This record gives sequence, C-alpha cells and structure tokens, in this order.
Amino acid sequence: MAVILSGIKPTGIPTLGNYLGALKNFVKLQNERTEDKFLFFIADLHAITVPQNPAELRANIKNLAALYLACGLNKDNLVLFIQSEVAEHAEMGYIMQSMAYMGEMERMTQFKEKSRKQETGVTTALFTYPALMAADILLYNTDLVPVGEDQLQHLELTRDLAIRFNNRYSDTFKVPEGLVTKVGARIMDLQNPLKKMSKSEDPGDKGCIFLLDPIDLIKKKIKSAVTDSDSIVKYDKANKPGISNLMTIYSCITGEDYKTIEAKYVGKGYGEFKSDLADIVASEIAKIQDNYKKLINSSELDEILDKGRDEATYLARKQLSKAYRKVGLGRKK
Ligand code: AQP
Repeated sequence: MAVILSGIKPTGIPTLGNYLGALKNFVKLQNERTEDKFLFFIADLHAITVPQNPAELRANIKNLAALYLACGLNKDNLVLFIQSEVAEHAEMGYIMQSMAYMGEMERMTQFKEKSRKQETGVTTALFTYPALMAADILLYNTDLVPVGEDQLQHLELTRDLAIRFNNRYSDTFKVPEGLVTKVGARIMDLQNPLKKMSKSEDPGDKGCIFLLDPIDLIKKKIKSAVTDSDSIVKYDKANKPGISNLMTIYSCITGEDYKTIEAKYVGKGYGEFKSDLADIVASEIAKIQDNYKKLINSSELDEILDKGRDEATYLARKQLSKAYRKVGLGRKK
C-alpha cells in the first residue's frame, strides 16, 4: 500500500486549471489505485504566505473542501483535512527550517516569481514555504506526491531534507517520489494564453474559469477566449497559444488527442469549436456544482473534515514525536 498525498491552497475559488491539472487527476488516481491510501488537504497555512482577507479565507477553505468531494473523490478512501487543524504541520515545518539552508531556499523559482509579483511586503513565510511543504509530505510517510511540473523543485528539496535528516540522525523519513501529471495539463488564462490560469486572480477576471461561476458565464468566457485570426483548429503551442490552450481543455475533458480534435474540426473554424467546447466544459462543471450544492452546507462535510483532522493528527503526531526524539528535543528518549 502506498501513501499518496497532495494539497491545494485556498487562495480563491478553484479554477478550471486546478480541476484539470490537479483535482480531476486525483479522482482518476483514486479510482485506479484502490489499494493505496489517499490524504488530501486544504493548505490554508500556505495561503497566508501572501495577505488574505480573513472572511474570504474562511469561505475559501470550506468551498475547497466541498469541491474536493464534488469533483468525485471517494470519501471512503480519503483522509481530507484542513492543514491548520493539524498543528503538527507547523511544528514539523520548524524542524524542516532547521534542516534547510538559505542558499537552497534562495534558489526556489516559485519564491523568486511570487516575490517579484508581491512588490512590497514579501513575507518570511513565503521564503520558508518549501520547508512547510516538506513537513506536509514527510509527516505521513508519503510515497507519492502528485505534483505539477512547477512543484518538482520543491519536491526535490523535500527529498534532500529527508535524506539529510536520515543521515544526520538515523533513518526516520521515507523519501517521497513525485507523480508528475500528464504533460500539457497546464491550463492558461483565456484572455492571455501566455499566463497560467490562477485562482488568486480577481474574481471578475474574464480569462479565468472559476468552478463556481454561473454556467452561462462559463460558456461566455470560453466563447470570448482570445484566439488568432487564421481560424484553423490546430495544436501549435508556440504560434497559436490561444487555440492550443482551448484544445488542451477539450482534450483533458473528452480524452480525445489533438489529432482527433483537429480532424473533427477541419474546415469548421473557431466559432463551432468554441461553441462545442463551451458545452463540454459547462456540462462537466454543472455536475460538480450540483454535488457542491448538496455538500456545502451539510453536516456531512463537517463530519468528513472532523474525521480527517483526527486521523491526520494521529499519524502526524506519531511521526513528529519520532523526529523530536531523534533531534534531542524535550525530555523523552
Ligand atoms: N493553470 C493550471 N493548470 C494546471 N494545473 C494547475 N494548477 C494550478 N493552476 C493550474 C494545479 O493545481 C494545484 C493547486 O495547487 P496550489 O493551490 O497549491 O498552487 P498553485 O499552482 O499556485 O495554484 P494557483 O491556482 O495558481 O494558486 P495561486 O493563484 O494562489 O498561486 C497544483 O497541483 C497545481 O499544479
């Protein structure tokens, strides 16, 4: 049995990008790997590495929890929890900070990019983010971490920290592997296909499809997506980024490859393609929204999160106590 763990930050309403790049794959993995154990969490401690409005953060945490389940995860083989409700994450994060070197953290591309965006007030938590991420993973003896390409560098650091700790204090942590999701699953902004679709964008952003957008608005956003003027449905990321991005979305939902999609739309132009895609995306998201509506105010959601918190705490406490003893903290041997 392998332990598979991943988290998503509640920094906004999840987007179609989060769904196709992460959530949909989690569901697929869970369906394929029935022998394995799945832990998914809402990474609210990571969210506050950039300023958040407290009321919005609280709502985003609950929404994300409901959306994890609404996307199709099976609650019977799932430990779903909120990171801040398991205090061991912050505690193990500190241990990891004491293992990591400044130079390693300074090399992290995500820190460089995010701190560039955050012109004033770059927090120290944004800088130490990868140490907390290492803690998230190492607390559960995780075997596999489904990650996007952009998280591979952090995962590599996690592996380095685990190996360093094991060498310094004796074998304690399992060294995790990344499970990179299929190439091409990076969904770009519909108005600017050179920029990643991100949930922390302004909620009014026309280039981002948020999973809780009204269905009509979702269709409208797809139909008004930026494309080039030659009107040929052809996958060419470098020269036709707009249509290529829409084809990626089409392919991720229908499972059809680019060649099949191209053949289907020979001589048909962008209008028909976009209209079909609008229907495909709308029907996929409508199913999620139906499930979400049943869950968001239910006692079931709280029960699942309570159970998840308790199970995660039990596992994390065991691993944290072991690490504390190895380091020599406190009185217990
Ligand atoms: N546009 C995207 N296409 C494909 N996958 C995506 N992911 C995010 N955006 C896209 C994947 O979703 C998961 C979300 O993880 P996260 O919230 O911890 O981090 P993120 O990648 O920083 O997500 P966002 O939406 O861009 O958040 P903000 O705006 O707060 O920075 C990851 O598995 C990620 O690969």
